[in-house]
Amino acid sequence: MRTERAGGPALSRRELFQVMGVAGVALLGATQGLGGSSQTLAAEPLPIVLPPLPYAYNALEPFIDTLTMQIHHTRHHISYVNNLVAALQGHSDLQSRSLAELLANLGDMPAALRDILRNNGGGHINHSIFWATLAPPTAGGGGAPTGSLAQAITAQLGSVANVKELVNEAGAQRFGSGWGWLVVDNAGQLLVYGTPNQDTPYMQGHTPLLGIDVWEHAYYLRYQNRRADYLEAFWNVLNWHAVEQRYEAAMTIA
Ligand code: MN3
Repeated sequence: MRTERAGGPALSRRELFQVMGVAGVALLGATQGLGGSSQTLAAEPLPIVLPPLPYAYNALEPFIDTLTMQIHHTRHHISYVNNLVAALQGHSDLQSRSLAELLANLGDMPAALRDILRNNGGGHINHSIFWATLAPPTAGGGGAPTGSLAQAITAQLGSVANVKELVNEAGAQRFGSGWGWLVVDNAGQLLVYGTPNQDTPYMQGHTPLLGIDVWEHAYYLRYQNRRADYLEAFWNVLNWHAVEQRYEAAMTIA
């Protein structure tokens, strides 16, 4: 079992954040009409790799259990990565564009690739954000946002407590599998909503700030049918600092 974040060819937490930041740049450029959706925007090559977790598999206990983290990361997430690698073989034009940009322009993708990109590309980008915005309570998990994100939440959504309630509601009301999200749109407006399956806010031109995975694979071993309990527990391991970094990066670009 992997308990160290060091080693291996995959991205560090910092590098992963930088990649996501670049993805945000590409997305905002496309949706603000700076380049047009058909133009390849300045973006790093798409890193289709399983990112190492920035904490041990047991680090989020008791809120998210060790076996769930292991299976979720090494079996579920990696399958999205492997499917995406296979799908993009022979599509060097797409490999050079950011995943966020591809997902924001699904309608322009080859028809045979659209569902694969939507499901596995969305799965890869959603989970990469999920891991990077979690932390054990002893290392930044829980608490409350500060700085510009805290100000924006108060001004636009009332309070952090209200954000939690809205995100939990989005997650609880999602029938079947999906996600609950806090996102920022191109106008800098914070929004909360849910998406089905692996649909990602990038598909709507929004930058996801935090997401709760409400697929049963994310919580069933510990919580069984009690999704609401999992939603409540999630906030104990949400790394608001990482969420703030995502918000500040998105707003700097906007
Ligand atoms: Mn999942």
